Amino acid sequence: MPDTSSPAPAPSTRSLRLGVAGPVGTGKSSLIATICRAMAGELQIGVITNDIYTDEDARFLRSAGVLPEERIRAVETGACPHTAIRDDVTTNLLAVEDLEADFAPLDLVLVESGGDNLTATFSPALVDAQIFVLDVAGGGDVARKGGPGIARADLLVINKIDLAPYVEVDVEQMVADAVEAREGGPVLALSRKQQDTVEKLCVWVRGLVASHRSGQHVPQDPGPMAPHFHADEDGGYVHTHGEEDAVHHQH
Ligand SMILES: Nc1nc2c(ncn2[C@@H]2O[C@H](COP(=O)(O)OP(=O)(O)O)[C@@H](O)[C@H]2O)c(=O)[nH]1
Ligand SMILES: [Mg+2]
Repeated sequence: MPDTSSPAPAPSTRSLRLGVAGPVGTGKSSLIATICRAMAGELQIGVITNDIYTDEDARFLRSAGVLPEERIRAVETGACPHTAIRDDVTTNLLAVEDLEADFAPLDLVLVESGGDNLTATFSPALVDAQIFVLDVAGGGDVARKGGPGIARADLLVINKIDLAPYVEVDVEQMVADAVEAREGGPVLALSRKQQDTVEKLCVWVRGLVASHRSGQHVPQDPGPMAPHFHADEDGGYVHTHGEEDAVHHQH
């Protein structure tokens, strides 16, 4: 298993593994499709999706026709989608490594989380960098709510800015709040319908691929997820993803 926990002293020959997290519906699959559509001419790309019970996201991406179908693979995560990207990343890591071996050499593997709330973060054992996606339809104040993904992902995307006038969100204010929550970390206002914003996303991805390749990029851990609630037949349980003590379930 590759050691991604320490700085890479030498140029890297394996792909950049880039996680895409964020609440359901904020546009993670669409963002991945946008990156593939815009960059498949210059980068060899593969995609891993994480769904709880289905391969819905993989099927959406295959039908978008942005990559050869066999380069898009689904991991079905079972009850807690976060565990598979944070605490026990084995299934995802094997899926990434298989994809890299089958289509070598890949430049970029995008991993979509099956996140359902604001707290999901990827382990640095699975990805080299991560994007956290919010959208304007979630409300202008959501960026101020913080959390490890919003505060410390490598890039925060505020998506669907074409919808801002309809949901009465001030995009500039939302970006300013996000920059403050991130203590100056990068924030990108995006709409797949606005080519200038798509180009900015490509510039960011291109820069990251280059710094990963040269060995300069050092994976950062945004930190563990906050405790969160899962509904189930017993009326739900609180679920935490701690650093040392792994997983607790309280019924
Ligand atoms: N207006 C607009 N809609 C978008 C944009 N990006 C995604 N969507 C829509 O948002 C919905 C959820 O997108 P999806 O990528 O499936 O979100 P995911 O659940 O985070 O993967 C879909 O109906 C998309 O068509 C955007 O830039 N602008
Ligand atoms: Mg999706």
